[in-house]
Amino acid sequence: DSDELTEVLNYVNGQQGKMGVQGEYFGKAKGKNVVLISLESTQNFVIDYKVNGQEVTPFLNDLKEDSYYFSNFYHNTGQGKTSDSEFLLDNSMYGMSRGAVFTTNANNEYNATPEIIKEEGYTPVSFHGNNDSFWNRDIMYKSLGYDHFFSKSEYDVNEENSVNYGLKDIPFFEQSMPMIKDLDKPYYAKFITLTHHYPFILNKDEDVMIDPAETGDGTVDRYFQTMRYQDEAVKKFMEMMKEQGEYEDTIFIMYGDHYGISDNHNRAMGDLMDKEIRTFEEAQFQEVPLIIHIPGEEGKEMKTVGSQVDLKPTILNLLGIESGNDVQFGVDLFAKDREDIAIFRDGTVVTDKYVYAAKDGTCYDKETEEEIDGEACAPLKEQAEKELEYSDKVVHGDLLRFLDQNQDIEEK
Ligand code: GP9
Ligand code: MN
Repeated sequence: DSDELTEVLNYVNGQQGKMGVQGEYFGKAKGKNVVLISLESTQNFVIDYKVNGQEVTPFLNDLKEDSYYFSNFYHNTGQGKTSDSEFLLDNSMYGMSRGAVFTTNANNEYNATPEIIKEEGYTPVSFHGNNDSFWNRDIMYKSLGYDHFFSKSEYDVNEENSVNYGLKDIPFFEQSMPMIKDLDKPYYAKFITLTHHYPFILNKDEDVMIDPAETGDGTVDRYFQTMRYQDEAVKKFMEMMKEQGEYEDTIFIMYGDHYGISDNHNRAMGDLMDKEIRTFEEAQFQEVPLIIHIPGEEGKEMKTVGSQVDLKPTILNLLGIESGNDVQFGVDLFAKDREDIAIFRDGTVVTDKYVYAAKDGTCYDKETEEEIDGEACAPLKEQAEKELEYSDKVVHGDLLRFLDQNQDIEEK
């Protein structure tokens, strides 16, 4: 009931700096279009990484030099994979501990970014080359406030131009261009790539731009090839945006949706990285790249520890939109004194000092990477449990139904 919401609001307000904290970039991208690119299975270790002497993501490597590149950024997804990352992005709340919130709670009341920025005159849309009902997107997007979902049926998809789950990334971006041009501005447009998806298959010679790795684990070896293909697709997309005059007035936010290589492949990953994969390394593999590209702005590496739950406040603040009476578990990544923290869906916590691995309860010193006494991580473990519990409460109880009635809470 609304008392439960009050409790949650008190928690998010009470957390030092959670609600309404504005980074120094508040309003920096006011009125600009927002292009989000959800990069399928893209883990941060591929950035500046080479296989057989060749860069895996040459385009992203360059782009990050002219962007805010967050090098300590993590995903918080669970079994809902891509859909969980979409949920985190638009709501600054966590997905479910089991299953996918997109399928189990699609009819809840939300206060998602698309809905919020529509009020400010934005056109919120999503683009993806798979069926609209996958992950229940067709239903959930309505609850989140998307105006339109450009899905498989609106693209020309055939055997030639598709692989695995659907349309390949290069034709996906190419065919999306006229659709973008037709949008009312400013737009909030999310593009969800697809080709770099397990089991990482390319079906044409022209799509293969790099040799596979040679660990003998096919999944890991092919991972770099589809990664390289996706990088090329994003490069082409950015070129087209420039050619078509859409670039200058747009900010670009690209992030990995979740891991692509699970812990079933630790042997091969250990060989590649030349180290033993403990739960410390497993946690570090949950790093995904976040690149915020604002045309005309100089590049900067941002070392703050953050995660997908922080994207909503970061984006709204860049656009200069007050989030007001909202339940957000994340904090603007540009805020000066933000807490350096990422809480994973399984209760693992990474800060600037520690890594608490929920899987085996081990506490590590982030800097030395050594196992340390669990006492150092105990408060973090507790904080994560509490935060996840509050987020779950909101979703399970559909508590945002009561949000307006609690208008006075945020004033305190
Ligand atoms: C499916 C695509 C991939 O449409 O988003 O989903 P995933 O398996 O990564 O959640
Ligand atoms: Mn995915």
